[in-house]
Order: sequence, then structure tokens, then C-alpha cells
Amino acid sequence: MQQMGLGFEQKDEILVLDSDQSNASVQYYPNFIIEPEASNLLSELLSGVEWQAESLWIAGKERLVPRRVAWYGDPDAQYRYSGKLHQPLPWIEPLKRLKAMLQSELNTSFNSVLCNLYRDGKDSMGWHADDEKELGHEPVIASVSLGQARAFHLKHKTNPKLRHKMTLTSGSLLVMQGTTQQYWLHQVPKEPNITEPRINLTFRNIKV
Ligand SMILES: O=C(O)CCC(=O)C(=O)O
Repeated sequence: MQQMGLGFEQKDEILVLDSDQSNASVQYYPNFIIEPEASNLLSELLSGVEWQAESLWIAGKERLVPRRVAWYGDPDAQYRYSGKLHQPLPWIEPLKRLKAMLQSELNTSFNSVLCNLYRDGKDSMGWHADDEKELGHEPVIASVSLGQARAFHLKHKTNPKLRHKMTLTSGSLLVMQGTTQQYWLHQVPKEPNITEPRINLTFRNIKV
């Protein structure tokens, strides 16, 4: 992989949600990976990640989730999501490099990454919080987006007046931390007119 042009400067940060007002701490860095590195990384991960179809049990029926997924991490970073225990695939070079950059920029540790491939606008992810007990009390989730820009919605779990809509563009980094997962849900809605793929990588630290 080529050297990534990290545009991670304080002036790039957009504060999305602030803990004083909303019990959430969400920051957005639109230029975390600049071009052409973002496009190169997208191509590399489209072909290099072991994308898997995944199913969920809903109301007694097994249904495919509307996206492709892959879980990479340290050997002991097992993660239960969608009702299943996932064993991590061993790190591949581009994910390992991104992890190292995020760790040094955010001054935190990650031992795993959930990769999601939205093949087009019919793929999506429903409302949820990354609040599994393995992630600990106030997890830091670092979410890198590549490829097609997609809408990202946040809503407070109990106060219907607190909602936020944004667009996650290619090369951006969204950081959710503090009590965000405790108080808020997020989703990537379907956008049926979109025909291009998007990859999202959420780096996490599983408590082992
Ligand atoms: O695709 C995204 O931006 C969000 C992914 C997400 O919510 C997750 O992996 O839990």
C-alpha cells in the first residue's frame, strides 16, 4: 500500500455532538485520508478483504443482512454481534497500517475492526448502538469511510428531539466516544438511487 496522506489536523475537525448538550461525543474529520490514497485503499480492500454474507435470526427466520461483512483482529478479540460469536481473521497489511495510524492519532488502542461493504444504495445498516459488553463502558469507535458517500443518522435513545443527519464522505473519519453508545443509536439508511460501493471500517477495542 502506498503511503497514506493523512490530513489529520485539528482544523479539520467538525464537532458533531458535544457531551455537555447531548450525552454524546462525536467528532468528524472529513480529510483523514486524502486522494488518491482513499481510492487506492478502496480498491485494495474491495479485493483483499474476505467479504462474507451474513445472516441474522429475525422472528424465527434466518435472513441475510443487506451488506457484506468481515471481522479482523488479534487472535483473542472475539466479538458477539448479530447474535453470533465471531472469530477474527488475521490482520491484513492495509488494515494493520490504518490501525497503527488511528492509534497514534487518537492515542488509544484498537485490537479489531469490523469491515462493512455496502455494495450499492440497497445495502444498509439499521438502527443500533455499538454497546456490546465486550466493548467496555465508554468505547472509542473509530469509523473510516471509503468510496461512495452515504448518509449517516444519529438519534437519542429516549429524547425524540435529539437527532442528527450527516454524510460520510470517502476518506473521512468519524469518532464516537464517551457515552455516545449508551444514549444514542446510529444507522446507514438505504439510498436506492446509489449504484457505487462504499466500505466502512469500525476499529474497536474488545476487552479480552
Ligand atoms: O457504515 C457505517 O458508517 C456505520 C457502521 C456501523 O454502524 C457499525 O459497524 O456498527
